[in-house]
Amino acid sequence: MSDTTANRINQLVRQLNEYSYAYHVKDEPLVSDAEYDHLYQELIHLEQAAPNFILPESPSQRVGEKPSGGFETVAHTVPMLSLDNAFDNQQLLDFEQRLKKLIGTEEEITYCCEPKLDGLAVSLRYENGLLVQGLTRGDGVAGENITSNLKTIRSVPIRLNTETPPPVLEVRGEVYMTKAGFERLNQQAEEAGGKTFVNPRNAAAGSLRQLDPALTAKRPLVLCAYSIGYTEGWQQPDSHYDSLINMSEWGFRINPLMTRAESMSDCLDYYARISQQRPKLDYDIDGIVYKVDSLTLQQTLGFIARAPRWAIARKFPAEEAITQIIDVDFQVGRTGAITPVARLEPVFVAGVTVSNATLHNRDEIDRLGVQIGDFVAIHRAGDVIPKVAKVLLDKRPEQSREVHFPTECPVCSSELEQITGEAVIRCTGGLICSAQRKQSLKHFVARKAMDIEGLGDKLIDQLVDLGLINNPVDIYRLIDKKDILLSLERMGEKSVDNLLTSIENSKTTELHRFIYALGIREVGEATARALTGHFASLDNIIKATSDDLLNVDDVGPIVAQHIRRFFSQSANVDIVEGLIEVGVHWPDVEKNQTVTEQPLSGLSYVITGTLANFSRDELKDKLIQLGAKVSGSVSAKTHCLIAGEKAGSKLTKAQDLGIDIMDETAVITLLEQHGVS
Ligand code: JCF
Repeated sequence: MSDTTANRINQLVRQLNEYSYAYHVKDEPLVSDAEYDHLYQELIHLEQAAPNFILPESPSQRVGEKPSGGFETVAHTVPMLSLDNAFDNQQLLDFEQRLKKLIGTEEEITYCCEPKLDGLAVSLRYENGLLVQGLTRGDGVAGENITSNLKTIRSVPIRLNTETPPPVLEVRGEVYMTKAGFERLNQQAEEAGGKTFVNPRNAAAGSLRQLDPALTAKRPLVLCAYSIGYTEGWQQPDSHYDSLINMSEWGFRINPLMTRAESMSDCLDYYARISQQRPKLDYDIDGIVYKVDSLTLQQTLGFIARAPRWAIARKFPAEEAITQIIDVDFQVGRTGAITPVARLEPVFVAGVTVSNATLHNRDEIDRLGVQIGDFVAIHRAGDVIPKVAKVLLDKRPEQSREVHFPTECPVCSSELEQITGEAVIRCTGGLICSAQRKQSLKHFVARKAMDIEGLGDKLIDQLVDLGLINNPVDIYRLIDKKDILLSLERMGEKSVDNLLTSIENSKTTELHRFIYALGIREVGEATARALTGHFASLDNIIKATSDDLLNVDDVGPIVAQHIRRFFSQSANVDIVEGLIEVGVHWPDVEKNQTVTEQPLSGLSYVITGTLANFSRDELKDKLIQLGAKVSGSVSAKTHCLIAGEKAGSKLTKAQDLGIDIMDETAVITLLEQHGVS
């Protein structure tokens, strides 16, 4: 039996490794998971019966090792280098000038370019084709022996795929976690009540240093090879690019975006291209690595300190910037929440000029220990609201002032309350508080709600201050007050007519908009849509018990309570009935219909200046496609100004108004995040 068992084990190991390589390195699965598992089970069975025949490269050996008590430190054969950084194009051009001078040439240099993965560098040692050791980078001179953990990563070859492996080969690469794998891991951790990781890099680092390889095996890690660190008894190709292609043939994953560039100008193009793809990639990158392709030239150039002269990393612009807090204002929201907002010395962060950043609430002010006048780090990732990440205490100016959180509502002087366990502090004035009334009305007319154009924030402030409107129903009674409207500053016949027309038009709406417009606590757009899809009619929503409400995806006990409380107050029911009485209506909704939303709806953009990649109309269409509103002039209602080259007065106005400003690269990123290009 042994002979046939040995043969079958051999065959299975070869086949399974081929399938695993196709799946984990090539991203081109050859068989279904079920088929793989079936063969794997057969192999395990045979190996249990004949342990002498277990091959070192058997997939079963990836997870076989016992937990260790700690990691031993091992010196690298050749130190693992770091990379010099370039933060702009000029620094790249300087790098190229230095190279040309050192080499003594005027001719174009060929480079190899690849995205710089945001993970952890490791070194893998193969002897006669078999993986014998895997080390972390450590301090570059010596690292920790994490061989058992590295073996659990499916894209780490256990045996090189060649008949004639080099006697010794040390491969350097980056271990990282995909964004999708990271999300999944954190979700599982959250469900299990465990600790979550802040980003994929930390998750990868934590996973690699698990003392129990069985735990590492459960983490979605990937290895991507980026260079040969050392070899014996084998002549590697003279081109870095060719070396990597060679490694890919031996079974390593190399970055599919890696390419050769014939000149520095091609390198700059490559940077622009990858920057655009960056948000779509399923892994974090923090820059681009450029290497002189010729190994002969690399040897000529050598090293300085701990970095090679022949390579450089062009870093992406930071998502963090330092600026100063000019003042802190307190805004009263629709539900009375008092929000501190830091007014900033305008600063450019990841493609956008930012003038305001939220400080969230009092706890956050305490946590940060922030004072007016402080220098702070502002963080802005993707298209999220900028926030104050950190105070630079050693830069605190002498005249800095403490932030005094108000002790009463800054608008109506009502008492403030804080519910135990909640961070938010609220004005208790309810609709007595004109700030809350105004905010509720602004919410009601917003684009994602009843979408009443022409009823801007300033006009609402004015109408409330004059006592012309107090609640949403009053808006529909403005038609009888045309004379008063006409007497208001800057309200001509035309604008009054336009306003009354858009008020009239808003009567034809959709149920989810109506629900959202009511401004029930915690009922945002998504919840309004979920409620609409689930209950299909306003009556059903009003009648729904807490238990009924809890059956809706998206609705938890707190939200259910807010909804119940809202409809149990007669003032609210009167408003709902009043609105229907004046003619607000919507088409029937079918039960369980999904009511989808658009990513930029409710946001208003203005485009100015010359754009390199599209005409203004083209860009306008793309933004509208995502639900945005695009208008011709900058006002306080503008959410963001897109400024191309030679932007003029609109840019100045937006800066004066403290509106966010985006350059073309940031817009392209935004479009691509939402699948438009
Ligand atoms: O992707 C990376 N993080 C990365 C790091 C890629 C490379 O080609 C590297 C590196 C660190 C050092 N090359 C060197 C020499």
